[in-house]
Amino acid sequence: MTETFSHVVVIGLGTSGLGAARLAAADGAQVLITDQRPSEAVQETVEALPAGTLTELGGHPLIVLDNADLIILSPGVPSDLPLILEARRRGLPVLSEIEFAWRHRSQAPLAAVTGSNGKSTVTTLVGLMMQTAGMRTVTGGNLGPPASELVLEDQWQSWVLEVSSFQSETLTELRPHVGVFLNLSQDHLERHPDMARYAQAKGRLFAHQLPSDTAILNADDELVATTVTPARKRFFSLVAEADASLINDHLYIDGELLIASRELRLSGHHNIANALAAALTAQEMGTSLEAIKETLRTFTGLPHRHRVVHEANDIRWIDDSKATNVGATIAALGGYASRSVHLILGGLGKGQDFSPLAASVEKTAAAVYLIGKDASTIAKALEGITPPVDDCRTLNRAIEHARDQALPGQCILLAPACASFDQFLHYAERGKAFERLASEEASSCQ
Ligand code: UMA
Ligand code: ADP
Repeated sequence: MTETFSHVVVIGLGTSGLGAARLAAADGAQVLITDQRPSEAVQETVEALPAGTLTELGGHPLIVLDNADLIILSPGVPSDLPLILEARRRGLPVLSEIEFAWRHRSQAPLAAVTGSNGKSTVTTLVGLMMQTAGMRTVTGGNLGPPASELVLEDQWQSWVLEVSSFQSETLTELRPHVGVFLNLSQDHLERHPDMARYAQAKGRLFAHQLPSDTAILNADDELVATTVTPARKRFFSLVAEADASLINDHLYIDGELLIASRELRLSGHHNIANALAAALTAQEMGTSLEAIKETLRTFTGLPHRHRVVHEANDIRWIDDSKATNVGATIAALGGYASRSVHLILGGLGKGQDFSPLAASVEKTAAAVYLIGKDASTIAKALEGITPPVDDCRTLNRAIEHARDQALPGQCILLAPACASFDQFLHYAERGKAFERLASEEASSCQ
């Protein structure tokens, strides 16, 4: 990093706060980390901090700013926190953790992936494609590990970062050599005041690019396709000819055949868009088409993203617990036949409008089973649809009811369109519970 800071304040003691504290300490700075949680709640993380780190726990008093010359934000910290407003008033630089990390390796080729859905899948795919081509590439950011921890590793030459809207919202200079914008649908309206501000937060990833950089954009999503950036634009599309496109069930890049869509190990039509976006990105990062093709033929996807976890009595159980917003659930329902899906929906709605779900549910669902805190909001949005809507409250009960109703040839799909925190630690725990209960329930009725 060109600029050096001697007194760094990190806000938020989660995984990115810990990474930022380690990196700032490695730079030789005196680090103070502050968290709203009391010390007993963050004891384990405090113990992992570098020796000499100061802590201010149980709140964010303004006094922590007194000696500070840099403030680093964890992504989960809202940017209108009084401490941050005061820091800005005092003219202190405020950087998100990801930008702080990037400043240390800003010359290393960076591909950065954003969008409402598919970020982790595409980030992983691009990383694998580059590694398959023999490049020393690491992946991280929102899917973990945090970018600061990657910088500390140092044994790599290029990186692929997943960037959430929380991370891009405050970017002031981060410049991906290749920026990827997959799609835009409602999400995180608990944090961003409206869709326009959410889109704006995502768009900041492209604002500091140069004409020599590249923006990979989804031509089928109007808001995404018109992203403002000085970078050269390359497009992918499922429905029209573009730099990367799907034509007669085959994936092409610059008119050259990559593979047939049936050769992809990923399931779901949306994953073809992800494959096209990843192929364009990897190509821009210098990967050979051979490595791209090989990776597309072998990658089976990440856990909890539309994966068959059990099959018995000709009924498939599909874990798409990571479908935490309406857009992902609509994508999940994309390829199914009429009345073939027993759909489990619900959890924490994050302020979303659920009404766009109704058409896809009407088309494909045999029945809907609601769980979690925002079940009644979803029930209201689905009023008038033909498939029955059963408020089951818990995942256990939803699975029991779905198992009783499902017929051979149908599937039971967990694609909840909601976050999980009301009933589970996180989406992965919800997915694991689904998988465990699926195999128990399915075997109990054999
Ligand atoms: N905190 C405060 N003050 C506040 C708010 C929070 O002190 O006003 C503290 C909390 O008490 C907690 C800490 O901040 O101790 C948590 O920080 P954080 O929420 O930024 O979480 P991290 O553990 O640092 O994880 C973050 C991302 N989390 C969020 O964006 C909410 C992780 O993404 C990411 O993997 C990690 O950085 C590494 O980059 C998770 C996520 O859910 C998976 N992301 C959202 C998503 O994908 O939809 C955006
Ligand atoms: P993210 O990191 O953006 O959350 P993931 O790859 O983890 O993305 O996938 C999250 C959810 O979105 C999963 O339910 C997955 O099936 C779905 N999904 C993946 N790619 C897309 C896409 N291109 N469009 C819509 N939904 C998608």
